[in-house]
Amino acid sequence: MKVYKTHEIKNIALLGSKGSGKTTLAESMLFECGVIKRRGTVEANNTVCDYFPVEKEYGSSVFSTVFYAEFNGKKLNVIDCPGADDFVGNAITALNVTDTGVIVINGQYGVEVGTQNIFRTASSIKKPIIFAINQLDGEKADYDNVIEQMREIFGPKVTPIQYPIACGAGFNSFIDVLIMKKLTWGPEGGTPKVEDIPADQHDRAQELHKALVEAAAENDESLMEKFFETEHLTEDELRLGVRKGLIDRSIYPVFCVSAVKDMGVRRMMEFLGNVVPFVDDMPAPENTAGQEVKPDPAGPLSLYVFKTTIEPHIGEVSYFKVMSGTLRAGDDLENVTRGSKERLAQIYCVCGQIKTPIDAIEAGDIGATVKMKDVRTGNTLDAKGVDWEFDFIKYPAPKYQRAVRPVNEADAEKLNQILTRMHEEDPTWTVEQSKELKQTILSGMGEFHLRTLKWRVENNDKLNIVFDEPKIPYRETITKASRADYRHKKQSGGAGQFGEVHLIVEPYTEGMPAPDTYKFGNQEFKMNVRDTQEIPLAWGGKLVVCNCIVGGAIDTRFIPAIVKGLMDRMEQGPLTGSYARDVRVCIYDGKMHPVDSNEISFRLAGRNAFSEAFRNANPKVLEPIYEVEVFVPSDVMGDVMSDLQGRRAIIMGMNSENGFEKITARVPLKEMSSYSTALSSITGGRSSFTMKFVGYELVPGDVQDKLLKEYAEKSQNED
Ligand SMILES: Nc1nc2c(ncn2[C@@H]2O[C@H](COP(=O)(O)OP(=O)(O)OP(=O)(O)O)[C@@H](O)[C@H]2O)c(=O)[nH]1
Ligand SMILES: [Mg+2]
Repeated sequence: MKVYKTHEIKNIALLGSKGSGKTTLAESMLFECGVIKRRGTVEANNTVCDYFPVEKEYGSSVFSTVFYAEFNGKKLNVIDCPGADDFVGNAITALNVTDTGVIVINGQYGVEVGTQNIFRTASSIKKPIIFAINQLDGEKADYDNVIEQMREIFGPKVTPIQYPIACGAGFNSFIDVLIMKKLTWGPEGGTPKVEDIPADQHDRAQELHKALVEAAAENDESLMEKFFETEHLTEDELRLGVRKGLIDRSIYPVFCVSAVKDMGVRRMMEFLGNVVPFVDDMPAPENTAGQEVKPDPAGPLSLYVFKTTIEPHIGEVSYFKVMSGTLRAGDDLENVTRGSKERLAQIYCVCGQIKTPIDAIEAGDIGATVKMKDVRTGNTLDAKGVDWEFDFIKYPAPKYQRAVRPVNEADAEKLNQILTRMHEEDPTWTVEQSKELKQTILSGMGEFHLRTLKWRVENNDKLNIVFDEPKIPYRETITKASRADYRHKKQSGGAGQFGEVHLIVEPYTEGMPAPDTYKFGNQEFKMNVRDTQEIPLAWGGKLVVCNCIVGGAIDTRFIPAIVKGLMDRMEQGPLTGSYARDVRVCIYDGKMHPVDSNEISFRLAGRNAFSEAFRNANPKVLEPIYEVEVFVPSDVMGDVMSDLQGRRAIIMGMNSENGFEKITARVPLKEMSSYSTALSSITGGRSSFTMKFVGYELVPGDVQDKLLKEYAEKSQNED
C-alpha cells in the first residue's frame, strides 16, 4: 500500500445524532472508492464499521471505527462515530484527532439534541464543520424545513452547496450550486448523470450560488476584490475561499445525500478530497509544554494513541495519530506517559476490521499497531531523545452510576484490575471504591455505556459481574437539643470496666454562640466550657465537642476516648448507619472508678450516651441533591416535565430555544438512578442531560420513615 505524504492526507470525523446514517454513509463511501464490492447494511449486520458483536446486537454503533478511502490520489482517514449520548466519549476523541467534522443530519427529523451537542463540542475546539443532510429519500424528509431550522440554530454561516429537486421516494437529483450543475442518479445510485441546470431551477440556483460566492469571497482579500469587480469566482477560486472559510469557521457548507441509496456520496467525497483542509492547513496542536507541533514528516517522531481496544480475532489494538515525524515498521519508541519501551514491529493502515501492513506512516496520518506491552488511551509514544507529550482531550463528567461486583466473590481483585484497565481504555468510565457505601461504584455516560462494559468484561475477560443499585450517601443530623447519660459497667471476673458520661447534643451551625444554659423539663444545666474541639468531617459538616466537665468528674485523659466514641456514631449514624454531620456535643458530667475506668469504657459510654441523645434530638435524614439540566425537543416537553415531577424534582427554570427546551431542576440523587434510561425512552433518544452535586437537604417524612424501618430490619437480621 502507498505511503501517503502529509499533504495528501485529510482526517475527517463522521458525527451526528443516533441513527442519522453515519455508518450507512461510511459504507457508501467505502463502496465508492472501491474498498468494498458490495454495500452492507446496518440491518443485515454486515457493515465495515459496526463489526463488534455488541454493535450487531444493538443495531447501532458503540465504538468509533477508523477507515480510509483513497480518492483522487488523496487519503481520507475517516472515523465513523457512534451518535448515542452514551458513547459520546468516542465522538469527542475522534473530533480531537481529526481536522474536519461531517455532521450527518437525518433529513426526516432535522436538527436533534445530539446534533446540537456535537456541534457545541466541535465549536469549543474550533473544528471546521460540514453538514450532510441524509435520508432525503425518506418518507418524511423535508429539506427546506431542515435548512430553515439549521439557520435558526447555527446561524447564517449555514451555506447550502446543494438542494434536492424533490424529497421522499422521488429523491434522485439535486442542484449543486458550487459546480452549477444538476446531478441525477439511477436506482443504483453511484455515479450521477451531470447536466446543465434546467430553466425552472435557474433562479433558485443563481441565488444560492451568489450566496456561496459571497461567503467564499469573504475569507480572502483578493477574492473579495475580484468578487466586487465581476460578481463572479471560478470554481477553483470558490474552493479556495470555502477552504479558508472552513478553517476559520465562517462557512458551514451543507450537502445532500441518501446514504442508503448511495446518492450524492461521491460528490461529497470529491468535495472532501478537493476542498476540506489538509492536515498541514490546520493550526498546529500544542504539546503539554505549550509548544506547537507541526505535522512535519522530517520532524522528531511522536505518536498520540487515541484509542486502545480488544478486537475480535486480533486481541489488543492501539490506534494512533502520527503528530510529527515518520514512523517506520520496527521502530523502537518510548511511552513517555508511562515510562516504558515499546517496539512497533508491525504498523497498519486501518479499514474497520481489516488491517493492512504498511512500511511507514507520515506525520498527520492515522494508523494502528498490535500487541503493545503497556499502552493506554491518551499515551504519547516518542522516538529516543524526544520528550513531547500530548493531552488535549477533555471528557465530560459521567452521569450514570451502578455498583458492580463479581458473581464470584473471590474475583474481586481481578475485577478491580480489569476496571482500572477499562478506564484507561475509555476515560468516560470511572471507578471508585466507596468506603462509605461499601460498594465499587462504576460511573459512565448511560445505561448502554455500562452494559457495554459488562459485555466486554464478560466476553473478553470471562468474568461474570452483577450491577446493583448504588446506595445513596445519606447524612444524619439533629434539629433540637437533647440530653442523655450512660453508664458502662462490666464486672464479670478479671479487671472490670467502668465509665459514665453525661452529655448534651444540639444542631451545630457555623458561628453559633458558645454553650451557656440549657433547660430540659424543669432542670437547668449551666455549662462551663473549658475547651472546644472543632472536628471537620471528611464527608462534610462538623462535629464540635465542648469539654464542660467541672470538679474533675471525668479525668481529662479520658476525653479523647469519649470523642472517639462520639466519632464512632458520627461515622455510623444512629438512624440509618449513614454519616452524621453538624452536631455540637457538651460533655458536662460523669463518673470514674478508681480501678476499673479505662479508655474503652469511656469510649463505649460516650458512644451510647450520644446515640440516645441523638435519637431524642428530633433527628433527620439528609439526602444529596443534584442540579440537573435536561435538553429535549419541544414536542416531548410535557412528558419530560411530568416524569421529573414524579422524581420529586423542583423545577428551577425553563428556556426555550429554536424548538428545543432546556429544563433546570433540583432532583434528589435517589430519584436519578434510572433517569438516563427513562429520559431516553420518553424522548426516543432525542435528549441529553447533565447533573452536578449541589448539597444536602432533609428527606420528606415518609421517605425518612421508610429508611429507618429498612435500617432497623437490616440491623436486626445482622444481629
Ligand atoms: N431511508 C433512509 N434510511 C437510511 C439512510 N441512511 C441510513 N438509513 C437508515 O437509518 C438507520 C440508522 O443508520 P446507521 O447508519 O446505523 O446510523 P448511524 O448514524 O450510524 O447510527 P449510530 O451509529 O447509532 O449513531 C438504519 O436503519 C439505516 O438503514 C438513508 O439515506 N435513507
Ligand atoms: Mg453508526
